[in-house]
Amino acid sequence: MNLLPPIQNDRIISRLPQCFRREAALHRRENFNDKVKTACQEQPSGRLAYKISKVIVVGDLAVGKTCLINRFCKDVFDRNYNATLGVDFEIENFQVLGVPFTLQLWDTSGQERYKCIASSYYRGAQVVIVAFDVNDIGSFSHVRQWLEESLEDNDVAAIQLFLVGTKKDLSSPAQYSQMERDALKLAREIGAEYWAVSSLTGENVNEFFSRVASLGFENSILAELEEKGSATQMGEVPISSHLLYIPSKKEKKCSCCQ
Ligand SMILES: Nc1nc2c(ncn2[C@@H]2O[C@H](COP(=O)(O)OP(=O)(O)O)[C@@H](O)[C@H]2O)c(=O)[nH]1
Ligand SMILES: [Mg+2]
Repeated sequence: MNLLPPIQNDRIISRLPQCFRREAALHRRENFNDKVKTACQEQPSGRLAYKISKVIVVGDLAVGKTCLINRFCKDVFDRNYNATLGVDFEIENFQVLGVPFTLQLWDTSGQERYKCIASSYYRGAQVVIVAFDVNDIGSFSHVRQWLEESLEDNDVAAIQLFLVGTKKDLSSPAQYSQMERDALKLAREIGAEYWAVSSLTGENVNEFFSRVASLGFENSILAELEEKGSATQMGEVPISSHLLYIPSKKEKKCSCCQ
């Protein structure tokens, strides 16, 4: 019996989606790691390794973080979008190499205005997306600050980093390519994979998140294989015992953001 919610066709991934720019990619392999492919094929029927990755999206106010999440999760673009109070993350279900995988996408709900995002927002993240507006050099210059802050509470070595330039539709090709040179350089320096997207047109949004899901999945399976020391002993969780970590809303507040 399958108790998982139905997975949309475009969330079913059987080949590794390609990077945006080979100069700044987390890796350049054509497909998933062989060990990961083998481990997924060897899943006994009826029991599934259930994986969830926490993804946090940081960056200056108004760079388009909420619009990016909404374009991907709801396929909408609303110029007047205001984050719904109390809803701070979205859940997106994928199936990667036949195995269910969930991204928990955290939005900041305007807390970035005060530059004091609660540490529980950052804590336990597997993926950090630092967003900047490709038309706003100020937001680009704050990337390192956001990165430092978000890595403080996390295991830096285990985190996958993405640097995302937003609002590509507002940039002329000449302006964009000039900015991209700097962005690629910064991405390489901080060890991030670079993407440029437009939530208004939808350009690269699905491609980007498919890549995030695929690399996040691959990383979590590899970590588990390493922990167990064997490609045939992946943690198997009976499908009926899924428990998602849903932090309480209280946990996410800090005194200055209330
Ligand atoms: N032209 C354009 N505007 C965008 C895009 N993404 C966001 N915006 C606009 O930028 C503003 C801030 O977006 P929002 O997602 O709320 O930013 P956040 O504060 O980082 O969450 C809004 O007025 C959006 O309509 C985009 O891809 N293209
Ligand atoms: Mg927002």
